[in-house]
Amino acid sequence: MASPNEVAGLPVGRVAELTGVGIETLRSWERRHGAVTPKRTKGGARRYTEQEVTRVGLLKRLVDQGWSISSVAGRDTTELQELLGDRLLGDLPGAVLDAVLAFDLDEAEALLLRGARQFSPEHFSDAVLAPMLLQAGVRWADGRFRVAHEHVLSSLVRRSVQRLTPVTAGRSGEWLVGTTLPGERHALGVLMASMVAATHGRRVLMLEPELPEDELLAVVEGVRPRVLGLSFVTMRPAEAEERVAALAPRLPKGSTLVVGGRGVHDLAVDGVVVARSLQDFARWLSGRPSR
Ligand code: B12
Repeated sequence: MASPNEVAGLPVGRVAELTGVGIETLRSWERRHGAVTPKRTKGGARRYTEQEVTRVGLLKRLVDQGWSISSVAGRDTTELQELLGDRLLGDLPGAVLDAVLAFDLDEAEALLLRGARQFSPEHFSDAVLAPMLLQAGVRWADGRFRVAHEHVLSSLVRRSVQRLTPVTAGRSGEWLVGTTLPGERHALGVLMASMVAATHGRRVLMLEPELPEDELLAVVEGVRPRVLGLSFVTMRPAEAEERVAALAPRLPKGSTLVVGGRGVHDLAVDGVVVARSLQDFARWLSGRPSR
């Protein structure tokens, strides 16, 4: 809780960790484009509100889709949602989090179901589940959420994703194997990717997170999946790139490594596909190039 002389909100470093938009980029988006203008403390340090962090998340999704920051920075949050095709969404992620805070699971489930009915599975993940996890990170950082809430939320996300994963599809055909490497526990992104793959007719094998590379390769050699999906959220980008570059050449012919999560948005390794969103991944699965 901020004292009367302080300004409430998150410092810029925290916002960078949560959103995956670097500190320098956040400053330049503000200075050059007035994209998000957080309040300042007496000492001049930036303090971002939850709404401002949400806005940074929307701007990042647009920039990942190929919009220039100058063309979107001046628009209000509703317009940004419209550009992303998130119309009718309002603050659904925030409403689910309020329900989780009150441990009102029926309400949280009902809201998630409403969102799931409005969008394709990949769009639901990009527009509802991922922003909701981002907002949860803000509430955790400012003390409104405790570990208990984060675990309840992760469980709700898993259930939503499982509910949307078709049970009849993917009984034959190509496999997707999904997991994370040791040191990276955040596996919800690749779980969402497995749901998207299943809706595109792939068979999915989700392994427990943090699987050592040699064990992972044993699975890949045996199953021969078309796609090996890995998530990188907290691993430093340089380390992620090094480990991906070491792993990729060891995959059997016919298996493609697809990586996602904010830790690898700028990764460039020959033969490795970077999915910047689940809509991006869905386009790749159906053979359409990214925008
Ligand atoms: C849920 C969560 C957890 C859960 C994870 C549950 C699980 N099974 O995954 C639990 C409780 C276990 C957890 C643990 C920890 N967490 Co945590 N967690 C989060 C939270 C709320 C969401 C993370 C998440 O799932 N993101 C995944 C998706 C939704 O986001 P995305 O990366 O943008 O990915 C998108 C696309 O790129 C794509 N995608 C992602 N992966 C893939 C893969 C493929 C193949 C494809 C195609 C696409 C794709 O899908 C997404 C949707 O569009 C974040 C808050 C936040 N803002 O992210 C903190 C957060 C990531 N956690 C954090 C921390 C610090 C931790 C812990 C270290 C805490 C602790 N002290 O123990 C531990 C351990 C982490 C470790 N060793 O790796 C910090 C990280 C700070 C940093 N340094 O960067 C965050 C940012 C919260 C904060 N404090 O600010 N966490």
